Amino acid sequence: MWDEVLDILRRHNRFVITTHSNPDLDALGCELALDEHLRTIGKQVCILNSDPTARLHRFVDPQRRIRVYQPRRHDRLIEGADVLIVLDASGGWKRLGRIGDTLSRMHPYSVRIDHHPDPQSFTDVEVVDDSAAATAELIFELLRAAAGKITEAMARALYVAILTDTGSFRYPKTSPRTHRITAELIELGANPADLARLAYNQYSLNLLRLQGHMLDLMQSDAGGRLVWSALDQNTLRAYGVREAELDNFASLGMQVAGVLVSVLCVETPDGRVKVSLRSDASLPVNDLAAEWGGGGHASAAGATVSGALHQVTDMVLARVKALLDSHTAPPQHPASGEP
Ligand SMILES: [Mn+2]
Repeated sequence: MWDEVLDILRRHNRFVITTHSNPDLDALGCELALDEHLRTIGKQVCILNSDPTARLHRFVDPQRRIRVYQPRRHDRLIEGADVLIVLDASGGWKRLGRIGDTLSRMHPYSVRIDHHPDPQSFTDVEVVDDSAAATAELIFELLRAAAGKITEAMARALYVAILTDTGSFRYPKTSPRTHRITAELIELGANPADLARLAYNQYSLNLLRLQGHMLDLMQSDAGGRLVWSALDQNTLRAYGVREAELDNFASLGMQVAGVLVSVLCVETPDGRVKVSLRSDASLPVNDLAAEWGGGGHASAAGATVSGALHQVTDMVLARVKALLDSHTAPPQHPASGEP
């Protein structure tokens, strides 16, 4: 599976690595581990992302290897690169944010490594395995195939990528392969307690308070199979929290017994609506997200939709309820005890 990619890494010298907009810890961990590997074997590497690393994710990049893409500063560098490597991104160049516009024009020779189920290919060489719980599993296997050294820093980056992309080993794609890889990463120096603390226990009190506010607003619908909430910019501003910090909010609704889909709609600063969908994997929500120009996994997907918050929320709820009705029968007795 890795022969072609290894050959490309061997034959070329200058690499640019990038990933999807608003990169999560899987995206960042993969970039950093591959960056270190390539530098170790004597290559020139630059990691360029459209968006800055979220404050809560910066611990994974202590050497500040990741650069925020700026056209004036970096377009020459991209032109001079032999190979562009796209990690953890599906759905075409637009998924990469601003750098995607440039890349779709320049068409550099490109390799993509990803675990999203999107069938659309947009790079020259693609290794896509949607059975992997995280792209970090694939990067680990690439590094093993390369017989490269996996340092403690690389092991930490890959471990935290898998930890977060599997929702702490709870999401459906968590597999024996996932646990075998993480077992090796622990042996290589990744400390689970330390990394879980860094990944999860760094929130501001205001963020937790906003979470409480969102839970207070959360509504149950479709006989208890759906929960949803909507947050506007005024609320976010009142709590001093940015939309990008709400990463785990959508999945909280899945903790309610009987819930099959959890929806969170958040107004963005530019007046659109970021829609986050979570489901138990029996009900794929990524097709819905794709209809709205987004994407993701069967059980975790999202899209940014134009329109007013309440309009988009109504539209999303109607579509989700239709999906629920087409996939599952409503319960005989609606859940009791609801307000
Ligand atoms: Mn991922």
